[in-house]
Amino acid sequence: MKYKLASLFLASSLMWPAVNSAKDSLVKVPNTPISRKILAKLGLDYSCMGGSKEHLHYLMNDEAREAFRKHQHSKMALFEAQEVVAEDVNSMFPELSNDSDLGIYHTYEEMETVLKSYESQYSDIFRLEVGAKSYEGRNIYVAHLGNPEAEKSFFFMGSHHSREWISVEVPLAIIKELLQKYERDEQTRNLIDTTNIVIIPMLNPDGAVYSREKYKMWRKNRKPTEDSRYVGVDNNRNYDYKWGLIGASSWPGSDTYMGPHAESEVENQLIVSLAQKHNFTGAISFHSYSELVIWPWGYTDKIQSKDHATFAKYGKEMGKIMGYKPMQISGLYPAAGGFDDRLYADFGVLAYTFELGKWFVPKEHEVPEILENSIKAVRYFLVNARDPFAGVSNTPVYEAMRYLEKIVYDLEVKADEDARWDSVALLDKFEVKEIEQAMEELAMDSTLRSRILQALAKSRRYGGLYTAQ
Ligand code: 0X9
Ligand code: ZN
Repeated sequence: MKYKLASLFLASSLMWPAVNSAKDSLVKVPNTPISRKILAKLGLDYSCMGGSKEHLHYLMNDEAREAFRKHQHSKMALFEAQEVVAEDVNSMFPELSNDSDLGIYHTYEEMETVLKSYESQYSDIFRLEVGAKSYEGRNIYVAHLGNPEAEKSFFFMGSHHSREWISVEVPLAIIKELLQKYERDEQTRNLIDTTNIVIIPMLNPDGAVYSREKYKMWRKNRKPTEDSRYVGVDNNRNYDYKWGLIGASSWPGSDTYMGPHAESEVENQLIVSLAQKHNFTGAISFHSYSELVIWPWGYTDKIQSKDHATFAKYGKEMGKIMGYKPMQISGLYPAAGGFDDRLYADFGVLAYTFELGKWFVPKEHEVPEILENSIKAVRYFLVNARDPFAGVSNTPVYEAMRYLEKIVYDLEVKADEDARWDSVALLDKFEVKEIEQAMEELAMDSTLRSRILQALAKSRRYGGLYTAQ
């Protein structure tokens, strides 16, 4: 049932006790900077539920009610336009008779059994490694398929986020598909013989088990935060690239808690060590939900990446296969410290995130199509994106784009004025035309563009090459 929330709240807000036990509902608001600002001000996470360019979902739980109760004024603007999408999020998870049978979904133990059986059945082309031990002592499995000597490496993974159960099923389905088709399908055999494929189906097993057995909406890992009563870090806010800059929380109770320091978590350390070891060409991190194929940058919506055209080329094709919308991550909302930004920025990986399905745990009857399409998209990726940056030549404009990316960050973040202008001076070696073209190709925000051009006018004091308009 969908209805405006305003009347519901006006009717019931007077009766809310400080703590109550109403159901946790899923609420939809317009995705605008202003609603993001209000939600952030209220301390509510808008960057971890579903969304689109037009709408954001967030969770109306006791904490949110309490925040709204305390800030009567801020809530009104938001109320006008918000809708309850589901009254009780718990009703959107499968009814389970017991925790050891999740229907079509794998438990941690079932996943373990399947992976071990592949190890004995396909020992020539499959190897199972315990990449790391989780905080609660579970194995974080890394599956290696194909040819470890191959020049090309690809990486697929699931379950940064515990409640996103479908994100485990897709990597498992990819493994099964590639192994089972190896003998009878030529394309698969070629791929396996010429590619080193690394797959982590469940990066965060502690959280995954907790979501399946204790609290379905659990998102983070399960490591307690020192000197606090809270548990868990959001693994997709913990990576060491623009860590904590935006869309992440420093409060350990938050669902988007970024952790005590960058890459403090064993899960994140494992991913980075694999990236260091394998020289991945491409990667896909599976999440749910929203039916999106997204790519860097996540940390800013003020620019595109210098490789946006390349990301868009493969992203659009995979979007078509999935029936999903392709876009830059920050088109949804900027959030820093994510997997894709880190792999792209520091290892040059063509790294995507897929937001699978319409809910964290899609209905059983929806799962086969999601798996089938994902397998097709992964095949497309493995076959076509083997040398994705081949067409990109290191022209002065491309190089200027690289500098501009750094400058945008310095201008936005550095408090020290001198350091900011020093950073802009890096552009002195480029022609003005090249800089302007680079800004155009980065689709740079216009305010930022004029700030940089003005700063440049100052820094070009020797030759007077450029005068700001
Ligand atoms: O916010 C996230 O971590 C992902 N969405 S989710 O609803 N599954 O939590 C999107 C991650 C996109 N990548 C970056 N923000 N870098
Ligand atoms: Zn996620």
